Amino acid sequence: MRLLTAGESHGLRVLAVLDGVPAGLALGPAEIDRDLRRRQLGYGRGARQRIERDHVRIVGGVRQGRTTGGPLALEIDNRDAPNWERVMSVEPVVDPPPPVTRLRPGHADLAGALKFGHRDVRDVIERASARETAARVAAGAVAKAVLGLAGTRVQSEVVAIGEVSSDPTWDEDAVETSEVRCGRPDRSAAMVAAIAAAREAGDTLGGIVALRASGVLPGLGSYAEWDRRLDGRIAQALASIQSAKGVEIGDAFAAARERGSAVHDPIVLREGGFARLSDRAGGLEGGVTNGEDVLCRVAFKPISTLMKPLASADLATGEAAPAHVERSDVCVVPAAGVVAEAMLALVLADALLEKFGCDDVETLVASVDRYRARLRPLGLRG
Ligand code: EPS
Repeated sequence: MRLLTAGESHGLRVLAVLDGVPAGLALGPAEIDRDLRRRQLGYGRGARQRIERDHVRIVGGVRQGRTTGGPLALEIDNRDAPNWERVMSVEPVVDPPPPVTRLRPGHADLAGALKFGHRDVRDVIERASARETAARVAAGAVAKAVLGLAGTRVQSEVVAIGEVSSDPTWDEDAVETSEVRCGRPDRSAAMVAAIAAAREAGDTLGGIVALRASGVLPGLGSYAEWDRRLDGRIAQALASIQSAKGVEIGDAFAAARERGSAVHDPIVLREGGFARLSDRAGGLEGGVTNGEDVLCRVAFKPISTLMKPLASADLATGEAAPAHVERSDVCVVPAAGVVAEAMLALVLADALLEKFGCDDVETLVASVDRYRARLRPLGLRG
């Protein structure tokens, strides 16, 4: 599957084109909207989320509730757009709004202006914005539906915000009812308090999201070429999320400090088949899924737009100036978890389709069944 997104944060809409979705997949806006709604929640979001009511319009690739095999075209309107009509006008306007020139450290502002020669940082801000993640989440919901055909489910849970840490519970009800998508109520309350304190101080907070894909077939990805290794593909997809700065597969960073005897997941024979006593590898060995849950974590930096701006410079004058201040979020980690689910789902669905080489649902399901039948004598998950 190939995903392209387009659109600006305050333009008319954001859109996704997802090519390679198998034909015959039952799909409608409701299941996509469910994830779009989840992405909009979370304590620490800014005023923008009170304006937006994300809803997908499927404008290609689905007919009579089933995918056709054509590229899927998904649109999500920016309800804020009418407030930005002059700023975002496609046609030049007379007396245009003043350019944004005070650079925000941590954003793409300076790097983007240098790269493209922009004199108005607005040209960078609009596309670098995490508003684009609405399009990713819409496409990710489709990927989740593909994975569902093979019995694979993707979940996320917030396990750190600032200095407040938690362990994942994987309790979906608890996670979805927490304002910060953390399953432990006491930790969740401490995270909310930390975000409130950061807001009070004109500051922002980052955090860590844990991801779990369960019911993953063994044998997705490949050890045979660097660019087919699934851990690498997962890391790329997750690191591409706005504000993401680190990706961990399994217990990578703790394991780096331990001995091999303590780190690897012993293979045991249980009921005539292979089983594992632990999953510290995060379900990936040699860049290939081993049938255990795929586990990873993504570290998100604190949002770069600060209400008490950092020292910076002005792109137009070349002189010192405080960074530009613009309406923003205090913490996006809960929402980023939903985006991370989408990215993991896209990579896993892609690997699934690659393994079975199918472009229609019926053949895919039959191929997966055949593969399961081959694995069954080995006692592997079927
Ligand atoms: C964003 C800044 C904020 C966020 C936006 C991402 O938007 P605004 O500048 O309009 O206040 O709310 O995220 C979304 C709109 C969204 O739907 O996630 C940024 O600069 O990345």
